[in-house]
Amino acid sequence: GTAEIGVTGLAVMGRNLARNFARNGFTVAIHNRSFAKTQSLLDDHGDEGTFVASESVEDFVASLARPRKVVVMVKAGAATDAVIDELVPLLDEGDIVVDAGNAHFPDTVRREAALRAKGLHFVGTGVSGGEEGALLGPSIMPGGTAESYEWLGPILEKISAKVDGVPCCTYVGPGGAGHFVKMVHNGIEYADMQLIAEAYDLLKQGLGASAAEIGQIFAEWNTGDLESFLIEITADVLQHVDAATGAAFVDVVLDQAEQKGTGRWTVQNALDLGVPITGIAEATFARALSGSVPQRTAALGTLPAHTTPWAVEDRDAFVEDVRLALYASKVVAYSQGFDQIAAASEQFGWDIDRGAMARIWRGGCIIRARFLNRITEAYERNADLPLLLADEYFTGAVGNGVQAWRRVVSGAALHGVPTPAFASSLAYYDGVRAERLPAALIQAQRDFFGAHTYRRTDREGTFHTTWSTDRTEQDA
Ligand code: NBP
Repeated sequence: GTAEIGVTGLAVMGRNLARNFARNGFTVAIHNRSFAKTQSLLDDHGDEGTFVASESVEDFVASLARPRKVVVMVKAGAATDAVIDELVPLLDEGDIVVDAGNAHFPDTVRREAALRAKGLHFVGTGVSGGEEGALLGPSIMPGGTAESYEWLGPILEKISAKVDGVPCCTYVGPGGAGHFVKMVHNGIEYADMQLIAEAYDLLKQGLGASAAEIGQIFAEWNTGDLESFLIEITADVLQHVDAATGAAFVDVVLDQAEQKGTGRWTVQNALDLGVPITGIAEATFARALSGSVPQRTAALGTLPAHTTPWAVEDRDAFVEDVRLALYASKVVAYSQGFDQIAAASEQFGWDIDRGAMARIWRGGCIIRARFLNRITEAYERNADLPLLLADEYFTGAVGNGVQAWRRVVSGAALHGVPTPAFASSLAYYDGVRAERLPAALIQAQRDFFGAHTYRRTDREGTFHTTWSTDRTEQDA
């Protein structure tokens, strides 16, 4: 065969990815379970490059140059396993199977081990940027063997987004590292969206501002440190008018947020690793609360608020406070996400370069933002940085906004505006910087009821107090 890369699974994502390869000059083998999608791609876009279409998997595999590089872009889960099972007997040692769907990383770990045992490379790769990114340049996060990246890297980097000429694609690490990093990316996306939503609510309730007015504030924010895709689309959405009613579009949308599950995966994994990702967790639970209809119905008009209406006097000062609080909370959410990547990298032996992850998220993906440059720089200063927040740049940037952050969170509490992500991020900030935490009391309680032992501040060792008898301290 002659095709340099193949794509099987030609629904929206696979179709656009195949077109992206072709538009970048690669000869692309294309295949889909049902031929209609393959035919439609040829009919609509066959002139964009060189496509080699096959009806059968056998012909598809035969059309590929060796080592064969097959991108699988089908529904995550059982469909991905079915396609892999069909491909494997047709492949030869050294061939590369790339799963570009949204697999859960433990599935990728399992598939990679199974294919490695057969002498094949399996590359689980995160692809972010949705339909448009797939076509015009996504952020690409490939895992698997370093050897497979020697073959794939140049092709994937060519079709990825570019920022300042630098590709938004790099080798992430072995096994499930690529899909893991994509999962955390999505978790951070949840936190970022929730923080923006809380900022919008604060401006709405504090100022009584209209959606369009708040949209203009976001547009203004997008010219500074907060510049990002999510802030940009927020400004756009808030200024959009519903055609049917003439009302602000956001005011006619039902306030129940849905989710496909990557936020949940991120939080579940953080619980397994014991990493506090409070921003992502609050964001995931805030979506769940919004969808808790029976609870919301039971509470509405029933639970007393004991608040007074919020009438902010200095509008400009309040807007600036919310902006600073948003930035600080956002830094906390990212700092926590990068802690989670570090913990998994350590646990699974993936050796992930966190600065490189921030670099490939600067373009193509949903969380693309100006401030990711700052994260890359922080990890360049110190690759083993234990806490992103403690990097000199972020200490300064967040430190500048701490008083504003406190005013916003306390104001929200006083006036009954729910800001779970703002408030928990501030609590995290105060917790992580505390000289002494009440965890000492927890340890004492644990020793009291369960003889779980404790350590002391003044000498080495592990101790237990005989609480129920004479309360002497013993070496444990
Ligand atoms: P879908 O997730 O809707 O999957 C449809 C594709 O899967 C079709 O090509 C379908 O073939 C194929 N397929 C199924 Br379903 N079962 C199959 C089986 N047993 N054997 C072979 N093929 C099978 O497509 P999508 O929306 O393009 O998404 C593709 C992947 O990309 C998913 O994993 C998704 O989660 C991920 N995704 C990522 C982003 C992003 O921003 N990164 C966005 C959207 C989706 P058929 O045509 O014959 O039915």
